Amino acid sequence: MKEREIDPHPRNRESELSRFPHKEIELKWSERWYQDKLYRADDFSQKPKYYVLDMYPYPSGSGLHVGHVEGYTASDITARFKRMNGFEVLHPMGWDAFGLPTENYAIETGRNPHDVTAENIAVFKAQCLRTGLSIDWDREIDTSKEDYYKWTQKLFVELFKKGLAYKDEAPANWCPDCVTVIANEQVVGGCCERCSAQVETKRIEQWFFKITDYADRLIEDLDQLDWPESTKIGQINWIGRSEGRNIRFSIIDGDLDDLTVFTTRPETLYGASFVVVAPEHHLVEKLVSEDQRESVNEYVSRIIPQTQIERQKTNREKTGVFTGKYVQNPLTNKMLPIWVADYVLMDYGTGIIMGVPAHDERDKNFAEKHDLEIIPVVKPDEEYPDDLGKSVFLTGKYEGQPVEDTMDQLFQELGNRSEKAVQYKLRDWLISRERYWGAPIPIIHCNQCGDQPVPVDELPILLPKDIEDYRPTGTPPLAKSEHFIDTTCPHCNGAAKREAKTLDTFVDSSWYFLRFADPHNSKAFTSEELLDKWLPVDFYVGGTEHTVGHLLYARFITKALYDLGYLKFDEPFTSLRHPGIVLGPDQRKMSKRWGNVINPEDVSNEFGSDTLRLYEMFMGPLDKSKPWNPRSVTGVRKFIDRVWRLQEKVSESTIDTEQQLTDTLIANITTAVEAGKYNIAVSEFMKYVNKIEESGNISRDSLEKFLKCLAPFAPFITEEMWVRLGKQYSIHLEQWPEPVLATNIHETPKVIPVQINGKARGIIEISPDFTGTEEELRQLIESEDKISSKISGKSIQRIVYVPGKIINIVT
Ligand code: ANZ
Ligand code: ZN
Repeated sequence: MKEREIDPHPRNRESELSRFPHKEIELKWSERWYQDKLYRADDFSQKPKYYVLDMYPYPSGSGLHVGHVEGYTASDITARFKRMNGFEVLHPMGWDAFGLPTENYAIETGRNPHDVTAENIAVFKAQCLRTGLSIDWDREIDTSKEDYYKWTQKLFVELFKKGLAYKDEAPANWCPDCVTVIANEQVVGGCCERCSAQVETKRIEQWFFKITDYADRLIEDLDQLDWPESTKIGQINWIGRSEGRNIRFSIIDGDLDDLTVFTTRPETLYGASFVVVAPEHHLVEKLVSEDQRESVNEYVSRIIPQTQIERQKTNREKTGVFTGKYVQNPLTNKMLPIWVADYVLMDYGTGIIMGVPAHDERDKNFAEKHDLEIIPVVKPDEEYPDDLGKSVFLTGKYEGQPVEDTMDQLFQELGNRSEKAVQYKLRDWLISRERYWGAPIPIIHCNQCGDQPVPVDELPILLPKDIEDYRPTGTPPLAKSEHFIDTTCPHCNGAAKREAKTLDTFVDSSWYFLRFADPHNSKAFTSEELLDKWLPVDFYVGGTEHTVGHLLYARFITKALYDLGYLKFDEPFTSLRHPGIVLGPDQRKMSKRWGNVINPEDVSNEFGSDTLRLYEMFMGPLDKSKPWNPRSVTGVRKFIDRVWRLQEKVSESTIDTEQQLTDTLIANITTAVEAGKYNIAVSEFMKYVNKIEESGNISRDSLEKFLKCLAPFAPFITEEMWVRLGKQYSIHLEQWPEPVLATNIHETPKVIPVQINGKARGIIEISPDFTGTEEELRQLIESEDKISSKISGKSIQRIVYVPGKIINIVT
């Protein structure tokens, strides 16, 4: 480092020192760090690993927005903090480059998605560098590149061979504007999440991943994750597991098969006064009596084109039509009319329900409209409970008996007419798209041999670049390319055709976190050693909008790969945090329409990226949505200048009160970062500088420690001041400071993962200075319900505690 030249004119000198010259300094360090590969993660390091990941962005035309910067800063602070605390940190970045957003942007601008993607990535990358993110750029990945999608295609082939990928013709969500099918998870309030067009239903052949096979595990394993509770609940509700019973009703007159209904309230069977079949049900045609055929046909053909979403609206009028036939209630032997009505959905349960109008709101509306009998199951003066309790007494058949005691009796009486049944709301994941910009599905259709997977050594199936018109028309653009489509069958060598559909982007992002461990591997998607080294992700940051999409898909793929023997862990993201939405200064969602969009690049230009980072952390708790406040940005910039001027206040002596102040700062920042309370950390820095300014000077030692604490938050100014203090480049490779007096550090409990026989089973809070015996540890573990339930009945051989890191229970 060259000696600084000191301007001889005091006035100029004052102005130079009074304001942090962010432009030159930030540019200088971002280039230097990049060239030096300062944040490279060493695969061979002996240090404990820590994997910090952001949900990687799709490289849109408009560059980073302040919402990106919010999450990226939070994860970057954590990455830098862990690095300074002795961890080998993997903090990579990549581009979710295939898919609708990029392709739609290319279409809008009349360009080719290949070119557009490359340009957009360059913009994003420059902005990430500018923001001071401590990324290992040697691991950058681009999902639209063949060395990436080769492995996406291999993933498909592996799942296909395991029976977890299949083709089916079924009604699907069709976006008329994107001109493709989309997954259930991509329909928000009846509209396409991308373009907001009203989604239609279309019957069309598609490819699915069988995520429903994993429904129970996807619910159960949430227990072991350090995720926001609301996200776990979101996934549980989306999976929608219901326990109930199937009950069989026989049809009166005629030799038709029995009708089976799914119910979660079998004890209301006594009150069933009609049965309803979904309009699409294949039995409808057979059920109808001749005199009712015309009206049933009219009704069914009117309803079927309507979407599920329309039909499920609660305020919708309960329309329906009588079939002319009856079933027998197996409990009361009463004749119940069979109706067809659109409030019963084909793809839930058995597609047939028993109507219990006294106790179900939908059935009640229907019965009132169509004048059907209403039979209460409890005495009229009693309310039927949501949860069964002994206090409710039945009428009719089981007169006077409490509901709960009656269940077994009821099931016994029904014999083989009833059986336990479990239903899920979750549907299989629709992965194929009638679009160009994605990985071609590696399947070959042969008239003789059916669908054959492309042999793995022939992957990748390249996405052809010379397609004349890649715009969506409803049939896949690749189908128009003869030299792409025509091929030979890998099984019989006869003429065959390639699948022309492509994989949705969410397939690319369902495994990308694995590729970062070993991004240049050409033999495997990731080597076994590097998987062991880096995975799973320790800290994952990204938006709540991915709760039932990406986050569920990634968990499913991880479990499928675990079952296939590729992975030794079956959950991808150990802890997860969501950044809240950054609103415009007018408290509205930022949008071009409102003219309230803040561009982070403008903020970096005017105030500097340190200010941008600090401000976005200062705004409030990470997970809350909060409005942008331009005045507060200026305030943070002033704070940066005050930090800059601490250089003028350095004295060589140390006073005790200052040392205590610095110790407290270290302790508070440590606690705040570990708890993800970045906003609290920023205000601690501000308090500290206030106190120092009051006293008039700061010791070198304290300033160095202060800079180290601030370094993860404001990497540029701290690096510059560090070097100006004559210290060795780089502050970002320094050790986190230790308090000297260590008196006022409050010990907050640490969250420690608990394994049972090597498998993650939950978490427990332990004081960081815990030095208890194994017996005390056992008591602690047994007091944690979720874990104790998993070891009850087993005899514990040993409990191994690696202080501060992990507990392993051996049974
Ligand atoms: C009788 C009954 C009485 C019901 C009562 C509810 C309350 P969840 O909890 O969401 O699983 N159902 C079953 N299949 C259906 C379908 N294909 N379309 C529309 N509704 C359907 O809901 C299960 C309940 O939803 C079932 O229990 C059935 O109505 C209805 F007091 O049976 B119930
Ligand atoms: Zn063949």
